[in-house]
Amino acid sequence: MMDDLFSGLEAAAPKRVEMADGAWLLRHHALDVSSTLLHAVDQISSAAPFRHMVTPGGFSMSVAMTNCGPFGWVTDRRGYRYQTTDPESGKPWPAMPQSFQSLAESAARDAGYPDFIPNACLINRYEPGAKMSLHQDKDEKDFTNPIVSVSLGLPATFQFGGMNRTDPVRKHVLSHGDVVVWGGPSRLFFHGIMPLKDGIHDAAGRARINLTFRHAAV
Ligand code: MD3
Ligand code: FE
Repeated sequence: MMDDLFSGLEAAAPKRVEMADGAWLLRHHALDVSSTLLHAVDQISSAAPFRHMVTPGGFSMSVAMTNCGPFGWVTDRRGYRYQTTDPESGKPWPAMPQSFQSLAESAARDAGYPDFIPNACLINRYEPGAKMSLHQDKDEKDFTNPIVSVSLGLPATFQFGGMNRTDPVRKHVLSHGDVVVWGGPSRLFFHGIMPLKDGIHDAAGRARINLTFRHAAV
């Protein structure tokens, strides 16, 4: 009786879904550490505040960003790159908390990447209306390492295409506590986030926070 009920629930919301070749959605993988992660984001952003960076084309991004770890991703009129210091302060990015590192490594291990060690964590903050247009992540140079993403706060609709910008896209909702490991062929697929719908999340307020763990090479 309990077994029937349990397997029924599992079938309705499977824990691991392969969204594309090499892209594993680990639903709720970060749920039990989500308040620890959000608290750490507050600490990081008090040292390295969220800011709206400017693209090489001169547009201000609707997503606010900061970083932690040895390397941080930045964009300005000169281009996209990883650097060891926060351009706003000239200081090194805040250290990557152990809770971040452990979560990223355990998710990567579960998805078949036991050797992944992140050295960069980009933190994205979406407020209602913020979006991220279709793009590829290719500033890391070595694409044998996966990217691990953690969604916190308000849900968002994620778009996932293929190797070409014009490939058809599929949509998936990413919710509080969801973790995705992007490896294999999916590592270089075009992806984006639709404009965030308004709402209030119990733990994160009127926002979505996304952590992306990367291994940047210099
Ligand atoms: C698929 N962030 O920071 S997370 C990004 O929700 C980024 O803030 C989005 O795209 C966000 O670059 C999407 C999911 C994600 C992250 C990296 C990927 C999907 C990816 C890298 C390769 C393929
Ligand atoms: Fe991306």
